[in-house]
Amino acid sequence: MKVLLLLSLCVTVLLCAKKAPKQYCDDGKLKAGPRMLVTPEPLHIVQVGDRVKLECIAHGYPEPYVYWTKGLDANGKLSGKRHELGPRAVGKSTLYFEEIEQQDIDFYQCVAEDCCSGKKVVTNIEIMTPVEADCGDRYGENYMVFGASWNYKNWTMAKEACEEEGLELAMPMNPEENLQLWNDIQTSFNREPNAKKFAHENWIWLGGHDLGTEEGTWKTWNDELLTWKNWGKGQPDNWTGPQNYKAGQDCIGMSRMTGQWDDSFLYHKRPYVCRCPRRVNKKKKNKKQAGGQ
Ligand SMILES: [Ca+2]
Ligand SMILES: [Ca+2]
Repeated sequence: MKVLLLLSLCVTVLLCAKKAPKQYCDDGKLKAGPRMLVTPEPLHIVQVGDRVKLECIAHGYPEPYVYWTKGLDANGKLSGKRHELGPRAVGKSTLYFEEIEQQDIDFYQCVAEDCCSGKKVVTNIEIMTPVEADCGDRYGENYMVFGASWNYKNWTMAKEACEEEGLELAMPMNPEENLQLWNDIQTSFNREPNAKKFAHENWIWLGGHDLGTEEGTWKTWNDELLTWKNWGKGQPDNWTGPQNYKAGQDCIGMSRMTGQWDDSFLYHKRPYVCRCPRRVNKKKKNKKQAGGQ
């Protein structure tokens, strides 16, 4: 990985000894917990190959260590134990990519940590390539094409995001479409730079729901009744969860691993799949263009 962690070591001596009085350092100065002075913007949209430089400067007394972590923890959380990059510097640390690579597209965290007490302040930063439904897969004339978007959105926001692109939140209506959609998800996961950030995420939003209708009457986003379904074992269960969410589970997610469905809480933020425009017959299109000249 071409990550050069430029560590600008501030010429600051750590004056606090562990045996110092609680409120003061050895030099009589009042202790102050770490705080960030300079942090990068929380979201950096880049292209693979771009030069990226992210700087964090923190202050405190004694001067805090500053370092970077990469990725989500094992539970997919931004907080918690994550992969730490390079050595710790004092006061300032710069995360630098001469040419950012696909594997560098990830979640990062800048951490300023007090030397002695372990007090921390953290800033979350996401590096991503532009998110758009990957409609590049082609399955032949008049077949539907699905595109997965590797970005966190709740079900409602996912539906709107597809619509903003002139697409619709995808919902397979038969086994062939379901298999095709699942294949598209797998293909997209293996080649889309943003996708690897979601390796922990097993669920992808589809367009089916039983919102505002009789419980268990499953429809597409535009109220077309689902006559074929592909539920996983024990689903749908309209679970209310440990929080006793009374509305239950009303929106359909697909398992990235199995292609089967679960009814799920609409507020979960997940990747999603749009239904893309049908394939255009290039020969016909070219012929038409030629005829128009
Ligand atoms: Ca329900
Ligand atoms: Ca469920």
